[in-house]
Amino acid sequence: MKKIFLPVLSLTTAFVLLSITGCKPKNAGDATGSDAASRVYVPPGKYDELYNFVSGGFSGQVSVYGIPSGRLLRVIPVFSVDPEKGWGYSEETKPMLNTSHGEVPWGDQHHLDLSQTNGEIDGRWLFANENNTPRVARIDLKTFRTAEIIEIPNSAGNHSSPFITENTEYVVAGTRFSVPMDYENGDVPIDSYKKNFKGTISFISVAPKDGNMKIAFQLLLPGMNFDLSHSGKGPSSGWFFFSTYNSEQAHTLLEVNASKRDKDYILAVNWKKAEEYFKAGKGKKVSVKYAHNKYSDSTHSATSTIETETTIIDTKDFPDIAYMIPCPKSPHGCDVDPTGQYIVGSGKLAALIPVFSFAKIQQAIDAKNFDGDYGGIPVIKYEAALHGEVKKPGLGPLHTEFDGKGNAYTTFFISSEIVKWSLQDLKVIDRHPTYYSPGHLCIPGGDTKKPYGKYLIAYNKITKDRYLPTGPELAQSAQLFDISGDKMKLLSDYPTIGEPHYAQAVPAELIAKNSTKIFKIEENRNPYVTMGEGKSKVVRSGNRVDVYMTMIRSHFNPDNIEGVKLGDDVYFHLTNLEQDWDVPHGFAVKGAPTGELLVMPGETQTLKWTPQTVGIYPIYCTDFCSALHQEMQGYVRVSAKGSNVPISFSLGKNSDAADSLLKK
Ligand code: K7E
Ligand code: CUA
Repeated sequence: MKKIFLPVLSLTTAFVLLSITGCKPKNAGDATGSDAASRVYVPPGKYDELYNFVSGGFSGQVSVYGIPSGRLLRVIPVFSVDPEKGWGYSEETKPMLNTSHGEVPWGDQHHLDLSQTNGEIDGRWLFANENNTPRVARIDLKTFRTAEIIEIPNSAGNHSSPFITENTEYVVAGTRFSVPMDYENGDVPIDSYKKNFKGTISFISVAPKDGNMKIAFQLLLPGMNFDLSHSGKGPSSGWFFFSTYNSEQAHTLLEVNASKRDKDYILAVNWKKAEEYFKAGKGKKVSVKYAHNKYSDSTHSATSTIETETTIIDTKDFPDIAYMIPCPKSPHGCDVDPTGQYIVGSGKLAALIPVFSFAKIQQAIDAKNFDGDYGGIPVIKYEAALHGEVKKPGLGPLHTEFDGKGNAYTTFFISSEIVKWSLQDLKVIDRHPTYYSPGHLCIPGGDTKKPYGKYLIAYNKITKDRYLPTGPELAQSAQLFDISGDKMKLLSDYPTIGEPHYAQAVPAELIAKNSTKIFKIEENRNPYVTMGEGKSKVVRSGNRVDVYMTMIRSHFNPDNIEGVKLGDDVYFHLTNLEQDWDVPHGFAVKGAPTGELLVMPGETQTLKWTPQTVGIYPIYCTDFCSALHQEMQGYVRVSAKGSNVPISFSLGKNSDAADSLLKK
């Protein structure tokens, strides 16, 4: 045991040391070409060429950059509350963060996948995963808002997610941690991992018209860690590939105990077959609990439903769904080339990159060229599935994207570089240092049938000396490369939000032309909408006070409210009556712990407030909306509990005293 243990430990220790210190490339100064400035310069008033959607990691959000400028265009709140947009603060958006564990206001967002039709980006939706409390979100690219969030039961650490099939039939979500299933007793000793811990891969169906998500079925798999995935395309259509690690089934000190074996596995899943079994009713229905949250642009509000059932298909009972392919040393990235013929596994501790051939995998399956099984799943012989190996490419390969011209680009965390290699002969063509230690990379359309090529963006984990110091923490750094020529050219660096993992990019015209500019007020179906200033009112029922208030440049209606008493719950329902692009109004009331609102043209949003003391409470608009924005304000009077001040509300009824002052 010790003989195996020691070399593994030292390799792991070396990895850990390198990963802490990083490898600083020698020419770490500026390596940009002479025309770099003009290549990234987008003149004032001009649009960028591409949208770049970037995961936020521990921020829980998604950010949107323009490429090639690297300008931050938007942060889309998804899994974390967002005080900039009121996400998770307004009554209408709170249900979006509901889970079977209650409200979870901060998530961990790693991967993104744009919806596809025939293997090409169609610009409709962006899917995002949450690792910690397993969830998948669908973002509507008309509004750049999160439209739907579905929780994944029987899962923990939803990491190999959300990857989609060629026609967005399914969003696939594999669990990182294996755990006891939700429908079984989870109160078991941790060291009963081998017996009680299982993995799952969930297939979430996506309705072709409106994108509605539904967990169709879950594949039950042996206990191990599922890391990343990508769907097949073209010839490998109907298949899905997952990298896995910890085939050692360790439950402690994984950096050593899950690095013992020479190879882990790429899991190949024939999802068409699994779907057949599911449709034939072969799955087992189990009872679980998970939240399904939807936001409606018609009611401008979210609903959260707790679902109670899912269908499990146990892969060991269906021998033609899943196959294991040995893959060296704890694979991370699992990437399929644009032709759908090649599957690239990137072993974090491997000194080579194995490239598997889909055709050979099929031949091996037909010929039953297996090497036993893993937890009941046939293991295909390594050589039988292998197209070839990229030799000595670099240290610590993580992720690979493709340019559609037969080239692959892999990030190397430890040797801190991007390496370009040829899919055909597996020869290294070019390498370029990154600053420093890249994780994911993105080529626009780089995981589709039709990469756009031209640019590559590296998302670096370590920033160190690249920007002005900002205390102990520096923003993670993105680096833009020109990949149109034979050699990669570094164009620019720019800081990012949170910790970017995967990212997607798409030519701007695909999305820009469909962008929502306003919500039509006549189509507003929020139950608390105020359809015009004449409809404003304040209504008491018991200790609940509903304020139906409008906003238009530059006043609230009403702006004087009396009759609120201690012990009341006040609901301000704000309707923005504007019908112009980019004219939101804000709303804030002193002392409201639920924060503020930002209301888009034609939209209604609600802020709940429970005043704590008697007095006068100013309200005001928080978004500079007009020359008289600073005049957009008002007052709410709060009286004692037993007070007999009646509910009253008004706008423009100035007191005699003030009027007489004006006349002087
Ligand atoms: Cu950062 Cu995709 Cu979570 Cu690799 S993962 S870096
Ligand atoms: Cu409305 Cu400022």
